[in-house]
Amino acid sequence: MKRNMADHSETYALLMANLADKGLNVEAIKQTLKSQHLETPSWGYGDSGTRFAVFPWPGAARDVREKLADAAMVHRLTGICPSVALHIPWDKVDDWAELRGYAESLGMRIGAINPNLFQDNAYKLGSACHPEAAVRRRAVEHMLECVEIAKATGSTLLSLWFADGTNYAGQDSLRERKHRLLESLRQVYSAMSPQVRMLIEYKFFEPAFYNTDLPDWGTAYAMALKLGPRAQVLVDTGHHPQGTNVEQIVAFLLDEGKLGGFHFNARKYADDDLIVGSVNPFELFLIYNELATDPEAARDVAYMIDQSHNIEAKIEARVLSVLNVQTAYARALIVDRRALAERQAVGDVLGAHRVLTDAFETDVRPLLAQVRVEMGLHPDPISALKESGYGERTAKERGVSNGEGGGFPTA
Ligand code: RM4
Ligand code: MN
Ligand code: MN
Repeated sequence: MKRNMADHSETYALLMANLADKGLNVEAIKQTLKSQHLETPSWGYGDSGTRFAVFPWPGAARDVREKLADAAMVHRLTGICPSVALHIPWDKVDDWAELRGYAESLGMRIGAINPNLFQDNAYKLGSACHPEAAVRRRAVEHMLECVEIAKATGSTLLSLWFADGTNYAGQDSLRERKHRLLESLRQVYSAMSPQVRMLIEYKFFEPAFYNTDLPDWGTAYAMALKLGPRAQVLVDTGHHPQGTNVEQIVAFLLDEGKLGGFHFNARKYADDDLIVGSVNPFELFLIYNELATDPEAARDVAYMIDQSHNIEAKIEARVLSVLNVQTAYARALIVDRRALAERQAVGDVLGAHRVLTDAFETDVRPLLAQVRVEMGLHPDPISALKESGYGERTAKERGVSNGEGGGFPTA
């Protein structure tokens, strides 16, 4: 007989017994996993790619309504993805109330609003840090437009990423650019509704190659501190130099109340936007391990996927991303924290380390399958996707587009 996730009861019973032996409250862990929330990005459903090529995908979403419909499918399969991040102007519509209503009719809501400050010709030398006041004004106006869109759609997050930087030493004044950035951000911050948070994303290089104006978490943190309590840092897992201890950044920001949210993805070399957890599952686990140590501090952290798939099937890639994040979280939740504290207190270096690796090496798939069944879902969302025929249906209905619906440059 072929064994699959649909037949997980024996392995689940074994896992339950092991976890109970450790003194873990499995019911509470399941409850936490059921309330996990992961936002998916509209730009992951349209045609996307790299600066070298965009390969049109049969059935790729052509507009924001189709993107929302695809996101709703991912939510139906996984049960933990009820919101969608928008990119403006890629997802711009005339009637935001209508779009909000459409999202709600699908059981979805609008998540983070992401202004686009990198595709206008005017932004060649930057946006918020541009040497000319008129261009900075244009960038600020666009961010203010996004503040209004957040209001109209019920979104509580303004998520900012700047392509600003320079390519050659001496091209511009680094300190002046810092001043301009802060001044631009101040104007936006003061216009935000009280329920909205500003998430400041950093990235160490690209598209600028000599300096980036927001290159690291420390710069984003300094800006957030100056702006006020509703400005926080966004950690995009693909935006660090090789070897960076990302979980330490997470621990620090969480402890300071300045961890606003995540853009999850993976990369082997640079910002490649691969499926989260596909090359670095241990790092992802360690990030969740930090979050799981203080659920109260992590309560308002916004968990978002930021990936644009190049050669892989869009919806399947999205679902697999969600499963990888769930796996990391489940493993973090089964860390024996009492044993860990004991080992740490007596300086048992490898004993403490093995408490963590023991959780990481545990197969949590039966636990997640059980959680899904209790949520009324198929225990294996990828099989459910394949059985649903959604891919074939959308490919037939939508066809192969010219690759423009996603916002990526295609010319
Ligand atoms: C950046 C960054 C932003 C995303 C853009 C398109 O590398 O990750 O979050 O909006 O790409
Ligand atoms: Mn990002
Ligand atoms: Mn990125």
